[in-house]
Amino acid sequence: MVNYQGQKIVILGLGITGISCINFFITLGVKPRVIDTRVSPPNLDKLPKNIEYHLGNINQDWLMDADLIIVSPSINLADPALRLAAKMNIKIISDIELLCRESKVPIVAITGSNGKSTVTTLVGHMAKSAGWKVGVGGNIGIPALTLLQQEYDLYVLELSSFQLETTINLQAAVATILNVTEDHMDRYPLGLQQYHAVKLSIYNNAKICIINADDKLTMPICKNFSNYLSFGVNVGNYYLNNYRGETWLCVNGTNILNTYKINITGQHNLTNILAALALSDAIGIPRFASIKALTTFSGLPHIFQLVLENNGVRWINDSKATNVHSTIAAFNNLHVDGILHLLLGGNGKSANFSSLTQYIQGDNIRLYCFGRDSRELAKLRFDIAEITDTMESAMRIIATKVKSGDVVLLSPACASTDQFENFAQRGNEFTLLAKELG
Ligand code: UMA
Ligand code: ADP
Repeated sequence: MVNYQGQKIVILGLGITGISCINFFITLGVKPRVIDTRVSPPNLDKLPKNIEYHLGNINQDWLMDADLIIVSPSINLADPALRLAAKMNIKIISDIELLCRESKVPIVAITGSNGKSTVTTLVGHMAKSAGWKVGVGGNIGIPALTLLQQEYDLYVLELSSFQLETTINLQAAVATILNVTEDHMDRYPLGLQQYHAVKLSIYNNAKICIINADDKLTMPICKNFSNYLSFGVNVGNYYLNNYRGETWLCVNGTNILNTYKINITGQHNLTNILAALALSDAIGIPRFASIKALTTFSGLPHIFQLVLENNGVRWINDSKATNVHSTIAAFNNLHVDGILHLLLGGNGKSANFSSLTQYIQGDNIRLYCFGRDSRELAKLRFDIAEITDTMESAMRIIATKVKSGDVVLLSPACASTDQFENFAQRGNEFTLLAKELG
């Protein structure tokens, strides 16, 4: 435990991370100052009385006067005010760092470009099914510091690259990078290598690393690193085995579970499951409990979720597909008899969308591009693209065209932040409109 008494603490960002940090310090009897660059941020009503706050921009004087700055994940460390603070040797850390300093509970740490929430949830289910008291949190939407409010045997933390940037003392009992593909390029101007370097930091001081044998970028760079397990489609310790025409989860040559007993679909989800099994084995969750959890898990909302099937038309909400590779996973998991009506759009985070091109060939696909990057997305295939301002307008057009056998898929390859609060709000709107229009 660190003694923060007498320290001048500044918290940047008044989202759910900021609120959890404020509550953490207040419980310790320390009053932080709070800054949010929005003029009217949403959580002002949750701010305890007597807390000084500054809105509209970064108060440079407060930063310069601080002993410790806690940044919310979406605050960019490249901001000149933060650069100056770093130059003055003022510590800048995340809420995850606060948790790591405070608690000795073993941590399963999970990052990657895609699959984090699925794998984090699965490992949480596995631990619960073994009767462990498990706290699941982090980027999954539960601020990590809120886990301190209860006693736990294990933390399972989903960590974004933003959170890893400002976490120094993570000593995971087991850590994984599920995969690395381009994402958040607006935050990493030096490109994939900059993003990759941040992801790799999850392995610092980890006792065991779980790597993706099919993805070199998930491998630790330290040459003598030996304490690792791997998963992959056909390679590694945990892999998929075709046995008498059926696919099994296989661990070091032993078939563990026939995949027909698993309720989530797609090869990417089978590799997610292999990763979850490797993590749970590494942390010592009894195998029978993990297997039971695998057969009862039916996926998360907003991930390739069939929200309506009516008149032979399927409406699928994959709002959580916020980058190009997650949309490719949806294509690989899809069978369409009629026309695929694909909703793409939002904040592309400076992504290169061109790898989607090969998946949108042929006559049985139409694109509906909305939001901030609609024009960029429509360039993928102008001949079949319609541009609208909003997802709602696009869906109203689609509703006049769909026929039996068609699929309407929201798998937008973009973040929702230009027009929605988050991916869940976008997914909920899609679902409501599907039910109204379909
Ligand atoms: N803010 C500023 N200045 C800035 C940027 C933001 O003041 O330059 C303020 C905003 O005005 C707002 C607050 O900071 O009031 C919001 O902070 P935040 O955007 O960091 O969000 P939180 O509400 O604290 O939620 C964050 C994560 N959000 C992001 O990383 C964008 C949540 O992940 C996470 O669940 C939560 O902490 C708890 O750990 C969401 C996410 O989209 C789901 N993550 C990205 C992703 O998965 O791709 C990384
Ligand atoms: P994250 O938390 O990393 O965003 P999720 O499990 O929430 O990951 O899934 C987000 C999106 O990525 C969904 O559209 C899902 O279908 C897709 N996805 C999940 N796992 C993978 C994977 N291993 N590879 C590619 N896409 C994936």
